[in-house]
Amino acid sequence: MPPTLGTARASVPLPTGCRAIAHSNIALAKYWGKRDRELNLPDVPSLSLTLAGLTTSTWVRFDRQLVADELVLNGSKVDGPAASKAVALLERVRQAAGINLRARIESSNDFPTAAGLASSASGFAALARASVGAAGLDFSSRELSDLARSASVSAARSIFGGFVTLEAGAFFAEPLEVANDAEQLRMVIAVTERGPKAVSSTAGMLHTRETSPYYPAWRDGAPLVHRELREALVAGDLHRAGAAMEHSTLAMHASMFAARPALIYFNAATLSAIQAVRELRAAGAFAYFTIDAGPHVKVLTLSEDVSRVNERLSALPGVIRVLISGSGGGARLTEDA
Ligand code: 2P0
Repeated sequence: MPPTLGTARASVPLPTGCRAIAHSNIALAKYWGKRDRELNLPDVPSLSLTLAGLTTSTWVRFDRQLVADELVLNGSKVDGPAASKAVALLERVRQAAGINLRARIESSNDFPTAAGLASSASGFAALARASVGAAGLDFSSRELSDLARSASVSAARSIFGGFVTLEAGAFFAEPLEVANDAEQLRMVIAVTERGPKAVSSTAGMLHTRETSPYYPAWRDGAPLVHRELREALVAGDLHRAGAAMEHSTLAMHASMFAARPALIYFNAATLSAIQAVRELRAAGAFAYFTIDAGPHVKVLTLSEDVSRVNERLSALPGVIRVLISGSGGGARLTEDA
């Protein structure tokens, strides 16, 4: 059942504006495919790590002077699908608060936007937190996660910090307690392309579900991989977790490769980085790769192996830069309004 929004009504005058930050998250067990397009519910369970190093900061103000909602992203006005999703999210907040004011949103990322680094996850999580605050509402984490998920499924996970799980068909995500050893995990991200991706995640997963004969195999196998990963993280069996993550990644991309026409997010540097990770592992480093709806390669490693992984990835032709991050906290309001 979805949580009921609107139980907490605005009883005080609206604040002048609210700012929230949220971090991106990288799925170790991937979400790819919608069970219900209208409600935006995931077809498979996913499990992610929220990353301190990739942050969206979003400011929202409801304003009597405005005739329409306005979205400014990284300094530029935005229309199209991202703006429509933001307006739909604001609509839910307005209904819950019993207000009819339009809002101005100003959002910025400290990492590449719409390029396969999960900017919609941090973006809609920050928007959910800031807009609920700006409307004078007090939502639980579950209600915030549900609100963020209605705009972008992966955003449900960025409401929480650390490891986070989202079940198939679920309305909200939940934090996952893992073994102490898992707290030492880091992500080293090889950025292999500039600029936004050609096919959005939403369009890509709808296309895969509609045309790929491998989609049913992906969907049916995903719960087993999710369970294996979850058990491995809870038990502190990090090699098993890494292996499950690579399998989830490759099974998801295999479903895309078999779509008609094929959906290929990889570039040449993606393959070079996969090869480098396999070689690092053979040489004794803890390193496992994952790849989302973009060509970048994210490497799960341990704090003691970070510099070795960083050096190897940085030296690869086609790697533009390397980002390093540990686990981050959940979406939160900041003082700076
Ligand atoms: C994930 N991705 O689990 C997967 C892995 C990309 C590949 O969640 O349509 O932006 O807004 O619900 O959440 C990206 O998809 O898609 C994504 P919508 P979303 O992180």
